[in-house]
Amino acid sequence: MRRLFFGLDLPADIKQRLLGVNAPISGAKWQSLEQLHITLLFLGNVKQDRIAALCDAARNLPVEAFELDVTGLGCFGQPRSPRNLWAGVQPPDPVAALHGALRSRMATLGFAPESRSFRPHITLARFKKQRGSVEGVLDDHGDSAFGHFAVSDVVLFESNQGRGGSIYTVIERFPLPVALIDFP
Ligand code: 2AM
Repeated sequence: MRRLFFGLDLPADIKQRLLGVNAPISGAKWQSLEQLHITLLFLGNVKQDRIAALCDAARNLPVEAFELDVTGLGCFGQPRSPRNLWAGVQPPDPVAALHGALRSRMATLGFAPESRSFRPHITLARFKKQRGSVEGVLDDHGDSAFGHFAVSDVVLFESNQGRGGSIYTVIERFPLPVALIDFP
């Protein structure tokens, strides 16, 4: 079994800026540069012999390449006792369209839909025990702009547990169609 998910990669300069949010907050497990990504669809454990069909179903997605701003911070859970501190993306619509397309294609292969509702985000820190407050960091960076980038492909990632937390490895990239520009 391999633990898989579809996601989006981020450029190095944006990841560097996101690492700058790091602050000493009790219970925070800050993500490393290599761990930062946007999850599009979490699949969970997949049998090796299903991966080829899964990849075939992820080709030629009906969403054209688009631009995203990484902006603002938020959290899941209460700011005084969060589960997850994250950076947001704007606009959310093309990301939600990718999630929807992948979700319906994976459903035709029998992959059960995620139980949680889709809220595009970049996890910056996870909180386990003794969760400290993120109110200060939300005040400082709530409106920060972390950069702008072109989303040109969707990535199938494998997640493995390493000593320093999860290690995400690219299995395959699926290029998005590029909009044709009409010249007069
Ligand atoms: P998170 O960052 O919000 O925790 C690899 O684990 C990626 O898949 C992470 O980005 C994680 O989102 C997401 N993920 C893990 N378990 C999930 C689940 N049960 N449903 C949806 N996404 C999940």
